[in-house]
Amino acid sequence: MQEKTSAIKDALKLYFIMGSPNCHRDPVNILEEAIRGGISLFQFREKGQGALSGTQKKKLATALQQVCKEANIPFIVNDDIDLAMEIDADGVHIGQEDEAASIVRKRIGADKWVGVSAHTIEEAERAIKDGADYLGLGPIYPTSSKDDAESVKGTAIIRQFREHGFSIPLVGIGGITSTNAAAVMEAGADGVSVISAISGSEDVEDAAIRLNQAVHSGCANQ
Ligand code: TZP
Ligand code: MG
Repeated sequence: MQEKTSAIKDALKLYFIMGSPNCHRDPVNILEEAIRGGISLFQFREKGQGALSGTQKKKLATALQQVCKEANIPFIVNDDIDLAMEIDADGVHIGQEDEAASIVRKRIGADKWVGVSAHTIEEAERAIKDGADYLGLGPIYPTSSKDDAESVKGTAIIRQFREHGFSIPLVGIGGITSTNAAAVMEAGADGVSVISAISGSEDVEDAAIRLNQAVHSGCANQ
């Protein structure tokens, strides 16, 4: 396996996603605690009611990126390619409604990570052809963190993609908790992405520890 692919597979294990609308307190502290609990990748997703924009968004992005740098955790930006390039993020994550992955790849260069959300085999084939490094599949379970989420896919979507022959790194998203994360791994995912199971937890560090344990127990049954 290519070095980049292998690094991405490792990083996807416990992929924490958030922005200020997901946090009831300082996002910097929440990220620090999540890192102590063992997250392996972070995505800055500044979306939804009350989301910051402009200088304030960039300021928060830079602060979170610094926390990631100190802990050696790759830092991905959701949607905002300009911001990702401005601050030299490690990569971007885009959805089907965003710019095509081929354009994003050309803009940010070969070394950066490009993740794409996919819901069908066709979308996945297109994303892979366009140069995606990993795919986000979901929502696996019902979620209240995304207003315009597609229909719930269950872990079946991961099995279906693996049975189709996709070897690209896959991460499940949507309603994943420490109770169901193992099932997502057992279906063939390389990792789980979560927003609320970490950012909305009373004890952020402990939530990440429990998720990590669930992911590793699921890995053992792959
Ligand atoms: N894309 C599909 S579901 C989702 C996104 C961004 C939200 C996931 O959030 P949570 O709180 O982990 O269900
Ligand atoms: Mg998007």
